[in-house]
Amino acid sequence: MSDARLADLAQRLPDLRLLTDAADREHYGRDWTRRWTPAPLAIALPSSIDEVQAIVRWANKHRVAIVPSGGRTGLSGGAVAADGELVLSLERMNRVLDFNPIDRTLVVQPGIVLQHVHDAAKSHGLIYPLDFAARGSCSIGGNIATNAGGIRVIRYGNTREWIAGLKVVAGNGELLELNRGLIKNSSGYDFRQLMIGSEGTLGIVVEATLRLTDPPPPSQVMLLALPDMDALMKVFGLFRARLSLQAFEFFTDLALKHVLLHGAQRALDGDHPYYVVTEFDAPDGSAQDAALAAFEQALEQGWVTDGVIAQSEAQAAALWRLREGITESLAPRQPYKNDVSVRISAVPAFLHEMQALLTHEYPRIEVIWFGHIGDGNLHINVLRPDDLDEASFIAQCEHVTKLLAATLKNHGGSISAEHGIGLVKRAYLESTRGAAEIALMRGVRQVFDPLGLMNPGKLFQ
Ligand code: 2HG
Ligand code: ZN
Repeated sequence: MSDARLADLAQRLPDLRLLTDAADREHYGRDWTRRWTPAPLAIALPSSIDEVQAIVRWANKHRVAIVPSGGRTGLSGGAVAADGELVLSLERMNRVLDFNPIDRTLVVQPGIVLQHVHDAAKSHGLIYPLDFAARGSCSIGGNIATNAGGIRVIRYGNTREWIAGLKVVAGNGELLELNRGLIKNSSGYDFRQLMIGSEGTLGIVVEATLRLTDPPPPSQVMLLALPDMDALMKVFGLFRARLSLQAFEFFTDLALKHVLLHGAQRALDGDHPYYVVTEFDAPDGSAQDAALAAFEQALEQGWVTDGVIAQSEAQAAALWRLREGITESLAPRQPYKNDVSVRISAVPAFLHEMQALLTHEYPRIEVIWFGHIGDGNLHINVLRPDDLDEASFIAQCEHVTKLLAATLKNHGGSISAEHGIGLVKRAYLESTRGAAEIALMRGVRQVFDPLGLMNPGKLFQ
């Protein structure tokens, strides 16, 4: 091995799988963001906690930065390795280690794909309720690193609520066992929660104990067409009061256009500016009656103009595809993304300000809105026109993001609701977190990772 540092690593861990080919470095050096050119030193694929610890100790000796890597479906550049780092891929540590029916917990390695967690929970008659469109490729380790949210937060909360324990290799190579699956533990600082959402900057999650729960009752899925933006939160308030919601998602006609071009089937006739997909508990006929009554009321008020309830699982899946297919349908255009949140009560005022801002700042640019509006979380995807070069486009989007960050600050919102700060949003962290808070965050980082080797450049400049 030509690099002396890698030769030392191979000597310390003769069985470690290490990749250095250009194609592998390219593949493992990037996530779903496409802005950076991957340039890692190499990729290590450990198969045990011992190996992860040995890699981190090696990194400390040689001062090599480490980028922890899962499914790399991230949208904020959190898993990008563009500066000679070692990518530490957890994809071989992908097993279920234990299921405890009394605790209702599943112990997993971090590289397990979310879909496989769902399957494992189901095989025990339970569910792991976090869910996102990337379920087939994202890993639990990455979900934990970003405190991922998704389409069921309205019912179940974020990843944070479902982590009963973590094993973490800190920046100095120490193995920490955090919370050990306890429900009650009032014994000081909860480092488990500190790790969740820390984007790999404090250490590497090497094992997670996940809480499982009972499956929800049978549900129904409904698509609603709305005449204007003001109707969104009115319909949400009405449906939330009448039904037990599992999801409440929205998208615009522009988003629909792209999903339909990508092969989805139209579910309602006519053109409508806004759409909602909602899923609600329907254990018996009374829920459907309540949904129809809510729909009638919304129709009378002029808050909806059309709607359909899925009559089969296939139809429910087809309605969901209209919402879940948006990211994939836009991916070839490499959109610039914002992922913002405000309190639910602040959504109407924020939406108005934001719409005015975006209309003013992006006069000839296609801007697509969708997201988890029932959680106060909005995704904005901006598409580069063919006649605008990439650098000018990004510069324009960064300028608008600065203005958006100021608007968010006024509304007490967040510049990253669920995708993380990574490289993409680090310039705007101050709009969401106070200066004193950021200073403490840096201090915490220093304690867990004294040499600054854990995913450097992410979260902080
Ligand atoms: C979603 O809600 C994901 O579909 C992706 O968070 C959002 O592509 C996006 O901007
Ligand atoms: Zn989302």
